[in-house]
Amino acid sequence: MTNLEQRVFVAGHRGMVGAAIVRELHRRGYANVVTRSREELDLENQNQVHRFFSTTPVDVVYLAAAKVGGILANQTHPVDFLYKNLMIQCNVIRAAYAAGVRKLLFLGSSCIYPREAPQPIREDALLTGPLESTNEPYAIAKIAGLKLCEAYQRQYGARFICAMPTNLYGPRDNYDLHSSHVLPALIRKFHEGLESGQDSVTIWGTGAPLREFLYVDDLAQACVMLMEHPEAEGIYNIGAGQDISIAELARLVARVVGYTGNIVYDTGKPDGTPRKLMDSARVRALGWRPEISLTHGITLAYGHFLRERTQHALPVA
Ligand code: GFB
Repeated sequence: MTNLEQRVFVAGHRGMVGAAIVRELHRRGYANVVTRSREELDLENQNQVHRFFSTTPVDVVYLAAAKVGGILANQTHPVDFLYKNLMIQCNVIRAAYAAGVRKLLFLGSSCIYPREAPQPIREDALLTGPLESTNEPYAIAKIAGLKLCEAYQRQYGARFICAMPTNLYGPRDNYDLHSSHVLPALIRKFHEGLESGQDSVTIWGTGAPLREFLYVDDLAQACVMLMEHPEAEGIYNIGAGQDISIAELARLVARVVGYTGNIVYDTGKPDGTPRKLMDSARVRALGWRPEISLTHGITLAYGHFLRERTQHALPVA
């Protein structure tokens, strides 16, 4: 069977990452991409997940379903970030293996690494120090998921591999100001500041933390490449290779949106980890490179924001 003939299940296809993986699979000519909405299949429900895998032929799984959110959402809903992610990943990984799936990609996050990890962060920094407290529950869940994949590889020889993306953005991002990540929040804040003629826009923290941003379509290319690569195994960091301070990012987003007012910092809000630039040499050695620059990506994301806003009438913050 060729790659393109494989029956591929993308868990979480309505999310930003899952949707980008589905787009990339279709772009490459995959004909059998299987998806299920939350209403059709509750991934937190073990019985439903086992029934799905035992009745639906699947060769390959992309596990992009997860409870995700920005720094404040992580801080305010630790139960959801820990419990939901543990349930989803345990159910899918175990049921997939039991049904004969031998190739799976598990999506994690750069926050699995220790807060004080040497920069740029290599995969072998995992579990070498304490985690950043603002997202510890989420990170613990993701570490458990990647250890489960490693265990399936070790105990049963399954090709269950892991991709650890840096901070992502792009189409279908979450623009809710309480639960979103920084980049979609800045797009929305500056757009609304421009629309309503505000002379200042407030952003969180000191502006000093450094973050690395990757457009989600670049991540999707890396994911499909890894799954097609005969020698890919273990954990792969997937990042753009450079980082930027939140203050600089805010100026860049303001410029793309056309907002010229002041930027005010609310230092009562958390900064989170000071820096988390990833070393993506492992995935680059297999031939992957990001194609979309940050400025271009923000311009694309702003276009998607405007379209999604018109289509879905985003609620006013
Ligand atoms: O993207 P973000 O929410 O999460 O915040 P993390 C990144 C930085 O941007 C923090 C600042 O220093 C925030 O204080 N920031 C400034 C803002 N203005 C805003 C704003 O309006 N909204 C938001 N959300 N941030 C997440 C983890 O950490 O990274 C997740 O919590 C996940 O678990 C994700 O790992 C990739 O980058 O700090």
